[in-house]
Amino acid sequence: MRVLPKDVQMLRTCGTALCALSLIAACAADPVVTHEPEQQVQVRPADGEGQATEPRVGPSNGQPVETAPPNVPEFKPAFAEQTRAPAVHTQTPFKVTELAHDLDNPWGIAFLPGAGVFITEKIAGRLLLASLDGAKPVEVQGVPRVAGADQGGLLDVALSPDYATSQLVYLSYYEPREGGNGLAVVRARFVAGTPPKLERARVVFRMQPTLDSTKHAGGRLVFAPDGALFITLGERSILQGRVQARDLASDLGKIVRILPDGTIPKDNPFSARAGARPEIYSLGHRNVLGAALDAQNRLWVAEMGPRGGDELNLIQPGKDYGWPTIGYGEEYSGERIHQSTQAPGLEQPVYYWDPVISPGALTIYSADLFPEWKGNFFIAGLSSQALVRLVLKADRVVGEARLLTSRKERFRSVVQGPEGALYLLTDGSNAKLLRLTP
Ligand SMILES: [Ca+2]
Repeated sequence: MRVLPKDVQMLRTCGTALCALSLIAACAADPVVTHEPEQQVQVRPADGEGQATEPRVGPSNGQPVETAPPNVPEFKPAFAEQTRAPAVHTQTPFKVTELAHDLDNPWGIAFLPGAGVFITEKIAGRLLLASLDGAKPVEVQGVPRVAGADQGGLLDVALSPDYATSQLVYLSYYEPREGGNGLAVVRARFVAGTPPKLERARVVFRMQPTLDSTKHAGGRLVFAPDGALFITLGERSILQGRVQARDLASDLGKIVRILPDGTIPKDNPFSARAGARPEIYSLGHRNVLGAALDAQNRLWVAEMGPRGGDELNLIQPGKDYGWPTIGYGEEYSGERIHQSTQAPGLEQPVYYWDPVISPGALTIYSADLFPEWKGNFFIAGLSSQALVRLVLKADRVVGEARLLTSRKERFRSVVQGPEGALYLLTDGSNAKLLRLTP
């Protein structure tokens, strides 16, 4: 990473939001381009991740990309391809362009048709409208008040599939409530102008029950081609929430499926079951931050696990993904969580990481700009400080790569842009918007 000296000075001396926005604009007008060689380096998790074993990258072809010892060696994979896939290397040279920096804990990205991109700022609860051609990003008015702290705040942003005619935008966020908070999804109409704003905001989903936690609320939004909206929901980290992850009377630890107006599809798997919340689509999740549809419109998720237990799952309606009953990890204290990695009726992950990568967003590449990457899975790695690339064949992971490790940055988000480039957000209080192109 290179930061221009004048920008460093500006960062030190100038703290106002206005100045930060002009800085972003200045940076976007003169993007910093670096050519990224694939390097094999030691990757260090950020402070406080509590990993006993740090992820380590440095394989030769045919050997696993991960060379560090597992944190839970007594847990063995259920099948050969379930962890430590052989390393693959990207043959296509690519460059990294820094389009903006000084973003404050960004989380979600959504591209508008034509030009422009929405970026959420988690803690501050701001929705920014940024341009990719150097124009100054502006704050969109009309965003609901959020409980912004730690992992919570304003999270994902998604455009309605009929955005071209409806201008409807969906936001997920930690909603402040009596007795704590909970994830909510609001939809509103975007009105371009000075300033741009959201109007006619209406909450279409509220995760229940309310708990007091700043962690593990999920928050990823994925629209299916049939118009239904998937929302990923975490179990809040605290024990009171964790024990609800497989409970059909609770939204915690679930993926739910709703219609764009907030009503529940009649063909949801538990819609006719007494005592079950009808919005539930799948259960037994810890904290799903990455979700994407593949070419067959199947839902895949990258799930933040405990120490040694991050997972990639293929989601099917009504299935139970096992948290906290089964899994491959352990508590960050080193204590045991699971008696076993398998149980009848509980789904196995397609892949797991021990040590963990700490997955943020997941995107499945479908564009032509990088033919080599077509169909590959890309995961924004937080503690692993890598863009994780997975090659799948017949729903098994047959190759893994860790990209951008030399930058030593936590990656929060990755998304495919309209022209087929990959766009990334780094994490934290001085975060960047990056673009990967051939
Ligand atoms: Ca699981």
